[in-house]
Amino acid sequence: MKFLSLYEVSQIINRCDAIIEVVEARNPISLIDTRIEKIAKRMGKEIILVLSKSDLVPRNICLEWQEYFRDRGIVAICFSTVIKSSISRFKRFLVEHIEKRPAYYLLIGYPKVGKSSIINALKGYKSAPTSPYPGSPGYTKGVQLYLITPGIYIIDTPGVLPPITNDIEVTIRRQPIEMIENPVKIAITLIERILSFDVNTFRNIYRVHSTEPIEILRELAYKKGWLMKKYREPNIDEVARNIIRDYLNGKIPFYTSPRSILDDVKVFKPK
Ligand SMILES: Nc1nc2c(ncn2[C@@H]2O[C@H](COP(=O)(O)OP(=O)(O)OP(=O)(O)O)[C@@H](O)[C@H]2O)c(=O)[nH]1
Ligand SMILES: [Mg+2]
Repeated sequence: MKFLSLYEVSQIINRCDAIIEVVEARNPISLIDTRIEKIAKRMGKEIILVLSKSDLVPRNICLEWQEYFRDRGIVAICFSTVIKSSISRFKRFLVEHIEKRPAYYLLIGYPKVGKSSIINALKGYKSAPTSPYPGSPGYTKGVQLYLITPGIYIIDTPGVLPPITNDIEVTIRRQPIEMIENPVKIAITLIERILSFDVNTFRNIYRVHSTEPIEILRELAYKKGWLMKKYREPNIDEVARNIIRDYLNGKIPFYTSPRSILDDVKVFKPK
């Protein structure tokens, strides 16, 4: 699977006028790549944050995130490929934000945050290949320049190689889902997070009744009839991969808000 290395990031940042870092509006803090911030700072390039897939969160949540970042001196913009007004607003922003022509914006971000989809939405037709999961057919393999409107170019790039981290949001983007070595462990962490957001999520979307991560996996395996050939045991590995897929493709409702982040800070603050 082709990722963008940090070395390639610093090479390519040279060629642009501003960076568009794409992070999903569902979980922007986890998806901000601080390594890119450092490179950008060193090279004197501005970062514009796009809060992508904003249709997956309530409108007020995306606006709260926008405000959260603006309070910290970062330009942040809510964007969704299915919200027409957000597309035209972003296009206008790109035209007005840089005066020089031609202007080159560099799209950057972790795998599957919706970079190439932004290009297609701005152009109004499918021009850049896209795909739902890391490494699935259609993921971006090379650096490509796209003309958005006269004088405005966007450079699409492959997802930046995610670091090894405890953050589940980043971990599930490091490799194709079929190649995740311990899908059950990863899915359990993911399920716990989703349950703490809304304990009824799995009942609502899969009609399973347990609220224990491992039991959810087992129940779902029986429900789908995914049993191991030998002892008819539930194939929880396969269910775990399926849940990771459904999370990535937006089927499982989940989002963070600036308030939840500030609450976390409060919890961990020493007295
Ligand atoms: N709901 C929703 N899904 C979106 C949106 N934008 C992109 N997606 C979906 O997100 C998935 C990833 O989109 P891509 O554009 O391929 O993401 P990418 O960041 O270019 O991925 P890589 O090139 O592999 O790094 C696809 O299944 C898209 O259909 C959006 O605004 N809303
Ligand atoms: Mg892409």
